[in-house]
Amino acid sequence: MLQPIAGSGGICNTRVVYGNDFGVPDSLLDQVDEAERALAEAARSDLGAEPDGTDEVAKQAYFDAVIAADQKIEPRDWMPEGYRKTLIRQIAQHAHSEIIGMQPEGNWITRAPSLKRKAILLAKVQDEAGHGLYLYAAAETLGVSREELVDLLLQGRQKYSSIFNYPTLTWADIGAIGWLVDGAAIVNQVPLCRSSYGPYARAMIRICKEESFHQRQGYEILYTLSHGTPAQREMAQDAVNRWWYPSLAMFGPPDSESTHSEQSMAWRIKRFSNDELRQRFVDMCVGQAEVLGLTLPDPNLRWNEERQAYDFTPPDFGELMRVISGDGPCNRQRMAHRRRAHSEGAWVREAAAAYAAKRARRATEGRATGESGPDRASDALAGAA
Ligand code: BYC
Repeated sequence: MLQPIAGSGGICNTRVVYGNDFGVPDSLLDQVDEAERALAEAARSDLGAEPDGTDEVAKQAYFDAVIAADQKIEPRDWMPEGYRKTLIRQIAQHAHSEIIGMQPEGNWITRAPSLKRKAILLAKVQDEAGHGLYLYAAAETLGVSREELVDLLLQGRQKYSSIFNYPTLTWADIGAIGWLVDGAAIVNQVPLCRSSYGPYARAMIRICKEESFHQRQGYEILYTLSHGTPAQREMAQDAVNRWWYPSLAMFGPPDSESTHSEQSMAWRIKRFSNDELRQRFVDMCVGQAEVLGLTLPDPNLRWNEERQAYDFTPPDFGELMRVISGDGPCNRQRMAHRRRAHSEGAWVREAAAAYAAKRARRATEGRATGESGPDRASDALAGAA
């Protein structure tokens, strides 16, 4: 689907929309490639072995040296408890966001305007599920299980991104989510590819590569609508009006009120502050909105020559805090749906566990008798019945 768009470079100069596939230098995708190269290099360089024994001071010094040298901390390495907890909090919150984030878009799978649009949206929503799984797997390397994390979400003791508590009212919202929400997510996530924790950085590289299509598909939906009938154009503008400020809020509270930024940046989990990334996102969107022929709903948006950046109206951070604390337009609905899906999916988890147990038992028996047998998926269902 993207080929004809790429071929018509004149009308689709997306001005560094992420995942640009026609040669704009220094795109966000290039930054992901660079992060991947840096990761491979880090794996080759040698800071010497971590000190043995129980000397916490020596271990802390080694940890600090690894961070200072921009190397990666791996699951086997010693790490301060605060570092581990911060990573679990952030990675789990991110994983939950991917899973809850399937709901607003899933709402439109049956109503996508064509078979092609439906197939694309279905693939995108499936990608989000996969991203959730990579992230839960990364969190598990820190000594916590996926079940524990899911329970914490269901008990309301862990968060997910504020953005998924807003409703998707029209088809254009799917375009706005792709362009703005995935766009904001990517601006936030590309630096996480350089996060100091190896499994998180590796998961983010894979996620960002897959996200490259997500923003493009949203942008293309909006481009089609904004160049369609007056009613379609109006629908696209209305969606952008509603999603702009919630997307700006995704980057979190302002730096002055961000509780974790300073420490997370010192540990190189986060590489940029919330406000820096928010600014980067605004600067990226202005040119893209012009190409779309849509207006960003901010009368104060203007280029500041001195700062070499756009001035803009910040989102309502009071609203962000209300949404985070459970009082957004769709919080209750999202959590109720997740709880229902979790309980209706119990049989799948039980079947998978029964299958894993059977495989483990057979492997043990096989080792004892020197035999090995084929694994069949049907065994899982038979085992669960
Ligand atoms: N929503 O000290 P701060 C996606 C919380 S999924 C909710 O600045 P930090 C997609 C924060 O947790 C995109 N809570 O925190 C999926 C903290 O509370 P706690 C998800 C928020 O961690 C499907 C408190 O406010 N992306 O792309 O340094 C379909 C103070 O904040 C929010 C990620 O998760 C928020 N917006 O920075 C389509 C990226 N903002 O935990 C798309 C990874 C702040 O102390 N996460 N809070 O109770 C991050 O980069 C960082 O965690 C954040 C916040 C920038 C979000």
